Amino acid sequence: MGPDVLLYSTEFLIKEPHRKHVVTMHQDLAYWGLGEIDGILTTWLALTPATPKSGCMEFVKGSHKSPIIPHEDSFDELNLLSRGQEIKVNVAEEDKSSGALATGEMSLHHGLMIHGSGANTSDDRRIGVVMRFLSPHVKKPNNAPDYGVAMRGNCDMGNFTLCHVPKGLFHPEDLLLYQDI
Ligand SMILES: O=C(O)CCC(=O)C(=O)O
Repeated sequence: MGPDVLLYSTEFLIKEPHRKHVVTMHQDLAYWGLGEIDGILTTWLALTPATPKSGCMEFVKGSHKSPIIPHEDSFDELNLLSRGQEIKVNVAEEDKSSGALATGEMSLHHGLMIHGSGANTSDDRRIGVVMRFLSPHVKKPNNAPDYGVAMRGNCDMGNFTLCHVPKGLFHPEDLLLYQDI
């Protein structure tokens, strides 16, 4: 990614025990309007054990070398993705590699990597903190406004509006900025 790094987004991805929620197989970059770039990386930090039983991620080995593959949106309420997006290609079980993580371990994946996760059939919550890091050298193809938090190096290239770090827990100014974004 180079020496300059922006934090593009952070979220908790939680699966409650014994629920049917899944994440269908997808590529992150199919939805972000950034094109087929290398300058983005997702880190997924396990706060509880992420195992095949609790619905850890599964990856298709080598798929980060594919272009963006067509997806479709199901808006299924049992899908943790906002639009229920899924690649329009069937992924054979034998092509999936488990991304099981112990608490405190982290995986990294490329924005074109095909990945997803199954239901949590364990007795515990599966909690991941997802942080997406982006090179500030990336230019949005349509120049649409976009945001990030400067993490390292020089992030002020004019490609992204730099946001301040949160002022507090649910601070009104942060919530306004969040709404704006
Ligand atoms: O938490 C999951 O199971 C899936 C996460 C995911 O798709 C992502 O971080 O890009």
